[in-house]
Amino acid sequence: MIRTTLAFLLALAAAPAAAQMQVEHATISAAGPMAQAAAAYFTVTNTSDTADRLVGVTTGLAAMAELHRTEETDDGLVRMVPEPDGFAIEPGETLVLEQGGRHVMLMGLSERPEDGAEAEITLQFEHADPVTLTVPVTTILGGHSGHDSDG
Ligand SMILES: [Cu+2]
Repeated sequence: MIRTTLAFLLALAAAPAAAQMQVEHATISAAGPMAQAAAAYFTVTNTSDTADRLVGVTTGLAAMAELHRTEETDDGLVRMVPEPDGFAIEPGETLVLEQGGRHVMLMGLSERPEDGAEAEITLQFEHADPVTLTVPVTTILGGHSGHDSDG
């Protein structure tokens, strides 16, 4: 009996207090090793019963990280639009960041993107605890671009 109670208490103590965001398929993609910017993609599932938002990302890889969406204009041009308020994630829903869609723009890279490298990023939410994960870096020539005129 005592043992059972102890195990139960240990299980309680080990349970994360607010691990309510499940992050998967994370990757950082740069358009070649000379790229001035890179993009981070991942999926976030809100496993809580509270509506939440992804409001920011920080990483040592970049001086600045912005949340962007990609949209096509009427004349067929593709442009990226900053989303300073972040992306809503309803309870039980999965937010998808992917090439050609929503993404995190990493600007002011502190090092050259190197295929096979890894970078640590931290996702910040309006309500849930931040989630830090290590993400593989890939360099794709002709991949994500559009901020080349930044500098
Ligand atoms: Cu962008």
